Amino acid sequence: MERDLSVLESHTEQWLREVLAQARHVLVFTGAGVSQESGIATFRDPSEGLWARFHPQELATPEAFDRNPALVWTWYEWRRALIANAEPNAAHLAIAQMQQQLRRVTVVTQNVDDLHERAGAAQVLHLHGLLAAARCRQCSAPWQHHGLTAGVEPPQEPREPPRCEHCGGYIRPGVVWFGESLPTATWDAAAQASTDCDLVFSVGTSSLVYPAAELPHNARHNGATVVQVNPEPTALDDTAHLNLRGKAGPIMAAIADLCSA
Ligand code: BJW
Ligand code: ZN
Repeated sequence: MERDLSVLESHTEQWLREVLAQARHVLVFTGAGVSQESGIATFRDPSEGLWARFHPQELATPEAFDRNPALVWTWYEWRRALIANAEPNAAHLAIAQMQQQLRRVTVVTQNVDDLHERAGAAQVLHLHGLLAAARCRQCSAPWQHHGLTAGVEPPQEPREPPRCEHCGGYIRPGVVWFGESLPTATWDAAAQASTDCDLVFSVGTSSLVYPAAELPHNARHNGATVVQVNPEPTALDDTAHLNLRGKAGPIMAAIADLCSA
């Protein structure tokens, strides 16, 4: 098949071919930017409608939920609807393809959507949880969603969260908010991959949120080559060996094609 590698300059392409050929264990670390081309807004983008008055990061705290459970729950239900209606894009597909083609690829994402899995990626490590894995705020009992309660238009009216059938507590989304610990086993596996890998792709993340943002730094400290894919400069620029400025879809597709060429 004819490959379109024109998004990479020829010396960059050659360099990437070499590091990919030598790589024993590749870590692909993704953030909200990897789902942007699926129509999912990145975390720090301005939003619309009901949310214009709120900063997303101010909704992503346990305190925000306790202060206004209906507002936070409705925001996440709206995001769950947007994700359900979205499709994996070229970047998700390319990352899944790399997992098929290279010896060992660990996918670590900060995203709470399931678009990597729907593209075919296996054993994705979700550092910040999964939107769909709701549980009780009080007793942590898991809770099963039955369909969607919101559409893709921003809802105008906040709706109270459901109640837990065991203790009556509010149900909360299955995500990791600021100030909460990351899921221990998932974090341990991601940290282990960052010390073991020899090549990292950091794709579509502002690299601002810790401890997730430590991973590429840790990998570099342990001798890995670090490649960043992002249209904008980020906090990782000075650590990365290569900064590919552009959207994840075309760049990751070109990189996946280098693996099969
Ligand atoms: C494209 C593109 C395209 C656009 N292609 N690219 C050390 C120092 C300072 C503070 C801390 C520290 N350690 C811990 C903290 C506190 C805090 C933190 O990091 N704060 C910083 C903001 C300063 N961290 C925590 O609280 C963490 N917990 C913790 O540390 O536990 C221990 C503890 C316990 C008790 C007390 C204190 C500590 C938990 C962090 C949880 C983060 N949760 C969220 C919400 C998840 C649920 C949800 O989705 O709503 O996770 S916040 C939000 O940010 C979300 C994201 O996963 C995360 C990262 O964002 P991401 O993915 O980078 O998105 P953006 O929008 O920032 O960037 C998108 C990028 O894409 C941009 O660069 C664009 O240019 C690019 N882009 N289009 C490629 N097409
Ligand atoms: Zn409960």
